[in-house]
Amino acid sequence: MQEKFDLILQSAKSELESISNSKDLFDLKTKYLGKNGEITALLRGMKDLSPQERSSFGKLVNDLKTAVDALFVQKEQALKEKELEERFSKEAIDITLPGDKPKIGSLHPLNIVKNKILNAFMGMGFEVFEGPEIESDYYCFQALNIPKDHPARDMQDTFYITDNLLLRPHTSPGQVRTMEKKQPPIKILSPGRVYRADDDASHSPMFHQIEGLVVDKGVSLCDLKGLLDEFVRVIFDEDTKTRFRPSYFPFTEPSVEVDVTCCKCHGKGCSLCKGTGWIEILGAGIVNKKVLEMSGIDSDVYSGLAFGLGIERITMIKYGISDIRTLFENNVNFLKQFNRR
Ligand code: FA5
Repeated sequence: MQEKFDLILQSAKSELESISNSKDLFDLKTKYLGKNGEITALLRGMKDLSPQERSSFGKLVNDLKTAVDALFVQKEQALKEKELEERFSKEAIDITLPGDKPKIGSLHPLNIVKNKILNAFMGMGFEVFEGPEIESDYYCFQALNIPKDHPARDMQDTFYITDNLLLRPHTSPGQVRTMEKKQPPIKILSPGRVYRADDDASHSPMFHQIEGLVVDKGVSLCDLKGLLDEFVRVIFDEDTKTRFRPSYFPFTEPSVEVDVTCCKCHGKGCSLCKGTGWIEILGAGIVNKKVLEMSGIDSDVYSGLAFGLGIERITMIKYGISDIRTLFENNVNFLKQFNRR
């Protein structure tokens, strides 16, 4: 009997040696110790033995069962450790690898250009004053010498909220609001969003302007020219030239449109400047005496210059952008071209 049990123990041992995963181990355990297993059958057969045989047989079977059980526990433990080690090495993280760089946002090209423009003028002693986007008819038009029903209102057709309140069509109300609060010398910039009933490749219904105003004794067109020459050299390049063309704004007299030499062809003529060699960047002029008087400034003592530029226009010229709408689509691939960190 002992020999038979030794054989069972030996065969369990050798079968266990070839087991390499938990599933095979479970199947083997069932073969020996399961409900219909070899050792369970031996235990079950004890009922047919005589009481004398049963006690010696029972001891041998129980010893066998305990020994086989111990073998399985040992193997189970070894397999678990092996499987854990395999999992660890498969899922191992190499902490020496460089991490993924988080994507960092950058300034929008319009903000890059706006900051450059503000810095250029602040270097010449200008201060910044911001006015409201929702403005009254008085500040948008009447105080700028554009009375009700004046045809010049058509140039700046905009969005009305009430008969008297509107989304400002330009930053020029900033001139009036400053002059009402402050006596000369005045040297301010007024940046902000403006709105017009426009929509094409070079005109947007919402865009950004920067207004400039200088009021002091003896301010003239020469000062305007000197100021703008310096500004374009900082924003574009050293060789950029300006040109004044006569124009009309009710709030300036005389009025001019200011062109710069095309930064792509440097004045030779190309598709960007439509073959002329020049590109318009802003409107400007000497502040109309009526506007000074309406804002409480003595026009016999003081004179002023003013200009209003479109930030989108300057951005498009500077970076060779042909459609203004690309500036508002928030396409990350387009925007990240301007990130020169
Ligand atoms: C004015 O808005 C005047 N207030 C400027 C001014 C200020 C003149 C002070 C005299 C003294 P104008 O309508 O030309 O002017 O607009 C000025 C600039 O805004 C234009 O040169 C252009 O660059 C830009 N601009 C005008 N309309 C649009 C638009 N719909 N989309 C984008 N840019 C525009």
